[in-house]
Amino acid sequence: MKLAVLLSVVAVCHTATVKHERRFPDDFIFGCATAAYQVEGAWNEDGKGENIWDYLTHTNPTVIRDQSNGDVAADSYHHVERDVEMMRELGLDAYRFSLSWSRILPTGFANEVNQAGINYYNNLINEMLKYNIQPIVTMYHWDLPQRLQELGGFINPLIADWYEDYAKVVFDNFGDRVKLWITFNEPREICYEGYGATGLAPILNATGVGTYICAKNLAIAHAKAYHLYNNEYKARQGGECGITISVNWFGPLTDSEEDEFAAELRRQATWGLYAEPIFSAEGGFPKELAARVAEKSAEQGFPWSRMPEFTDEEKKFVRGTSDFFGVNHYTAFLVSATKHIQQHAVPSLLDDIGVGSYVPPEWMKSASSWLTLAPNSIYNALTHLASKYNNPVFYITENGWSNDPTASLEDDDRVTYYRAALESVLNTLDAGVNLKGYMTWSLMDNFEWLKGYTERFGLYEVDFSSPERTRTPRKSAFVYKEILRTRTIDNSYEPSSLIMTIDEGH
Ligand code: GBH
Repeated sequence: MKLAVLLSVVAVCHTATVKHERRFPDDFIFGCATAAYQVEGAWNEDGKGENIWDYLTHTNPTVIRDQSNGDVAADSYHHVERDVEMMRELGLDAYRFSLSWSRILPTGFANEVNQAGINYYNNLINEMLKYNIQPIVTMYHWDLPQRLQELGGFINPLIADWYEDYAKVVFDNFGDRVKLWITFNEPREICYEGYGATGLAPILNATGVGTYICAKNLAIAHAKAYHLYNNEYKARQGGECGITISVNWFGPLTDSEEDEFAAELRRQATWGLYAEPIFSAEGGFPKELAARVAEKSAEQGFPWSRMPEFTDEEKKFVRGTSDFFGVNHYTAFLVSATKHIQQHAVPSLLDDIGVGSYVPPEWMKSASSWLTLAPNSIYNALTHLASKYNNPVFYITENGWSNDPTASLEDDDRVTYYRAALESVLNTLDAGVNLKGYMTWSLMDNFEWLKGYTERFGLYEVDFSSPERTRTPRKSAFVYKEILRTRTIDNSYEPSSLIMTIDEGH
């Protein structure tokens, strides 16, 4: 295998003591990311319909840590120029944002298109293009129209048709200028945290059942949008259509066979469930996981496996439906077959796999309980995916670090994280992985879902107490800018002040 050869070459180079300056290729795309509900605000302005996050935060505010919501958020709906100005300050090649389905189709259905919503995204895209900043558009980042949730959301197989109708409106309106489409952001978070647990809206908590049904329906919905684009738009519009999956690294705690299998099961349950139907040659759900869930279901008295199957026709329809593999990567966990095992609800996905997970105390901690700085985890995740799925084109569509709202603008922990992450990106490129771009999460502070405004991910701080939602660059913004400008990582670089300007040509 070509990749295996390249990997061993890299291993040899790493043992050499010669230090050479490593550069990011000139055509490597650097950007930042956000998502509609987390930044836009204007939750009920100009005809926008209600979505599941409006509904959850308004009817059940105590599930949000600070009882806040995204009604105003960073108010990006009213700050197109300032948002694009920040991209210019940083010198970004690209900006990844998401479309709010219910801002475009207030009821969720395509019978009524909200022109004001279309105008907002047109303004944003056109303002970016003026400065050569490429739009990377996520069509769905968790804000399902509430009416569709009432009809079952991703548990109803009709979601695939509703989503295809929405996709058509989106391609028709923006496809002349948008050349990189991401159908869904993080199916695991939609299906597991939203339907199989209580981590995200609609907090359905249908443990052991909701996740698997959602995973299948979402795969079909994704494939319908992909085929629509491929058959009816691609020749004319010339863009690419893919999906973004959250792929944190899960390695074995020890090199025992049991721990290796435990890690593999954990990978299958965490991202294989969403990647395998699309990126594997055979299609369908991951085999060892499917066998385990079928076995557990039988033991538990279910007349069928809680994990649905794809028919041969469905497998064929879904596999190969992504022009690239979008990866959101933050951290890593070590997995054990025997240690650190916790009790979980029966049935549930975590009970199905029954493995333990561990985070070494020496990995630097963020403000988010799930997020530490794990060594070289981008390299571990991407080289694994590349050899598993025949080295597709990859984009890292999110990577980032959280700190406390009261932390200083001198966010040295975030600087440390980004430098380490980008070193790992360089290792990944050296290994021959077909990685084309990297986006930080996030351009600016925003509504961090159930954590409200208590965890901050922005290169720019947002003052949520000011009516203008003033944006101020943190130290990490200057460091990122310098990396983009020089295409290298200089660990000794210190910004001379925290005063931001726009460089010539941006
Ligand atoms: C991404 O999810 C999302 O795409 C983005 O919207 C989000 O803001 C960003 O990362 C940072 O979280 O509340 O402790 O139960 C990454 C996966 C999903 C991990 C939500 C944390 C909640 C854990 N994240 N999950 S917790």
